[in-house]
Amino acid sequence: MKRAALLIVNCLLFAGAAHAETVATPIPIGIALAQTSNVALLGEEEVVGAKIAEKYFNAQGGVNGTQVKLVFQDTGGDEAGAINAFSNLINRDKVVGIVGPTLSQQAFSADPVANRLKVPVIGPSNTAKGIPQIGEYVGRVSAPVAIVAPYAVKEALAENPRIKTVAVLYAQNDAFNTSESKTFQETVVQRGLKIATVQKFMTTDTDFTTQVTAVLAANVDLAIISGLSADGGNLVKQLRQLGYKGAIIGGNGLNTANIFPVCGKYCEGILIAQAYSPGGDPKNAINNALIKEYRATYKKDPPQFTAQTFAAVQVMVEALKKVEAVTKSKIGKLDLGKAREELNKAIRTGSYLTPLGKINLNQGGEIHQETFYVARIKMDANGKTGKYIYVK
Ligand code: 1QQ
Repeated sequence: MKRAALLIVNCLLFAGAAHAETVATPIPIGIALAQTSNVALLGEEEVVGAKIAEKYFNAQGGVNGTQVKLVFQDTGGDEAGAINAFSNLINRDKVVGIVGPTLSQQAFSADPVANRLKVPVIGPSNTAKGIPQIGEYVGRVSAPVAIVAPYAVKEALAENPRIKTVAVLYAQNDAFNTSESKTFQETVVQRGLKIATVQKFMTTDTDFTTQVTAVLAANVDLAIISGLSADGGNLVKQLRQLGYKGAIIGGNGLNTANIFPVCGKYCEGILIAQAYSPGGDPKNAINNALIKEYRATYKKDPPQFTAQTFAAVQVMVEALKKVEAVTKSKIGKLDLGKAREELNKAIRTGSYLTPLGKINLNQGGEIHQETFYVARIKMDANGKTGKYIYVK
């Protein structure tokens, strides 16, 4: 008797689970970014891009008249935080897709969770090798380091053809930095330069005396740093304070004005490759809209991470419109699982005219982007504030 009752309960539960759960309206899109920890130095600029996109696309009518609602979930700076954020967004908030996380290091842990549950993910700033290969539900709008990073080396050599020897430094406990440094090392070797020393550190390090001593002993013309904002900024500062005079290339982890308070006047001159330029195409209307909105609050031009996250939300919104066209149904009428599946397909169809220029995601989820840039940090006389000057 007991067993029979249990069986009935089980059947009911099963029927409940199988019952169609439709997409909520306004349409929930998950935003899983680093809003706390050191990684927030990078994630902060992404949150701004997402919020501007939400306002912009909803003012344009959202998804064919249905508004979208971004659901923010802080990932913190580590893998566990990202997994937790993804799980909450998927299971509790029933989002149709997720924009995030901030770091590749987090993506390698959290994206498999979404992939298993068939929830589309768009990485706004995951640039390590292998991100789209995590699974069929994983894509990115952040061009990979293998494509972006070499532009900085090219620019440094164009400016200073006498550069011959290089020191390479990278955070070995971070997937993106390890991947980016590999690209830098391959690039300098291809360019006929000599790598005089390779120095490793941790993203949690604050003292870089050992690494700086080795760089000074190697007497190099160029130092290339792959770190995140806090460690990378401190490393730059200590290099200069201890007397390093050569050129410095910073990787994507130093690509934020939030490093200015860290390295201060010593940030001067760092070259960083860019997947975005505010002035890239003056006729790009959506970029101009982003710039206008960003300037109204921040009195300066939007940085790369803001533009990339705006683009990630844009791809979600435009793909949702395509889902309605393909299914001949309003999103709010669709089964959540079906909506996620169709959204994942739609993300990979056609192209998007974003602030990054025209982009598309191939079937594997990898971005194709046309133009890249290089900027140099120019600090103000006060040694505290500064800006990115585009040199290419
Ligand atoms: C990655 C990155 C970081 C610098 C993003 C903030 O490119 O982790 O892939």
